[in-house]
Amino acid sequence: MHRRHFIAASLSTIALPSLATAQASGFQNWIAAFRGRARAAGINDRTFNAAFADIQYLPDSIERDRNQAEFVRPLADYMSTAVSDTRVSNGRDMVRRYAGLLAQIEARFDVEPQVVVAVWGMESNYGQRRGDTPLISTLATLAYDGRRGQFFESQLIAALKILQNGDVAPRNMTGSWAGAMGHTQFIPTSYEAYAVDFTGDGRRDIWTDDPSDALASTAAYFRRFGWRKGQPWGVEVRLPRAFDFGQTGRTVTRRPSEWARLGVVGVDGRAVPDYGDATLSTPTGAGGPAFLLFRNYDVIGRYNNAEAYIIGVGHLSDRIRGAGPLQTAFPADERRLRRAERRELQQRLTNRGFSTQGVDGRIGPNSRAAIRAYQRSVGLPPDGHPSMGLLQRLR
Ligand SMILES: [Ca+2]
Repeated sequence: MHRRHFIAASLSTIALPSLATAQASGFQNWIAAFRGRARAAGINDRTFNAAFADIQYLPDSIERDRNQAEFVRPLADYMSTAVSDTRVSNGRDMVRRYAGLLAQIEARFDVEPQVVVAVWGMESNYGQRRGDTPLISTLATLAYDGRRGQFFESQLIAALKILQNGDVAPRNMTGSWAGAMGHTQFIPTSYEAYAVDFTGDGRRDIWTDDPSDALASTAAYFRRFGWRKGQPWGVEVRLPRAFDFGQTGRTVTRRPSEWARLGVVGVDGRAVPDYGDATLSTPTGAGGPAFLLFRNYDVIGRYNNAEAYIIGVGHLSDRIRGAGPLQTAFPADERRLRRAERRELQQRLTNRGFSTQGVDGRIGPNSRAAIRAYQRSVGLPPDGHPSMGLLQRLR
């Protein structure tokens, strides 16, 4: 009796350590092994020891990485936050307040103040949400966790190089839980490749209250990927009645004058000026707004390739410049399909003889072609848009 009790007690206190403790000791072992890999990547012991002196295991970061919600918010809802009246008016204030700095940045990198400020507004609400998570701790935790271990380990190595270079002290190197840093939320590898010291003090400091280096770094990034000053990301257009929606998508490219001959004109009724090759997009399908998209659209996409983000930055920059809201609103109830629903859509289309060339939940050119073919077969506008309404119709 006594002995059984003893065994039970020892099991509870020794053999069943809390999960958190087990993870923390695994984390310590991982750091010890990582030290060798960091050394091989050129990180010296002094940098490594300083960076890891106050290391914390941050299970919250893992939780957030695993529970990232699928982005299914209606575009209308997203835009109402991303390009709110407050954000527009704050953006205009920032353009005035930093006019001198922004003019110098424009002179050096050929990117307009309104565009730089729009990215700043989207990424950190003009510096208000730069992130206060200790960067080395969150990147090390996520690298150790392993779900996207390789990505986060490469970010961690880049972060250590930044420390070794003396751009920032370890205690000041903070960011988002996912490792995006400073006013315009550079990840360490992007920082390594594109950040600039605009103030000339020898440090590329995107963390302090002074946004100079961060804003210049964003402009440098845009320039590197081919930003064309004076040209729009996109222009809202009006479509003619009985328009062939088979013309929408990223594969059909025409000059604005050619689009005008098809009846695709600006919301003022005139042909869109010739800013170069353009594709036609209806992000929420035939019922919502339509845009001619230009090369600068893809440059914004190099920062974050989500359609909603690109339109958000682009439209915010237009609004900061003085433009009004879109003429056609995004439909309020049009949420995006979840991955499982996209797979279901692909499966149902394929079953009906409109093959999507695979069922992977990704709506690429093949899926859009299949959607268009189905839409034509039932007399719907063939906009190729994977909507909830379409899925319901297929059920
Ligand atoms: Ca500097």
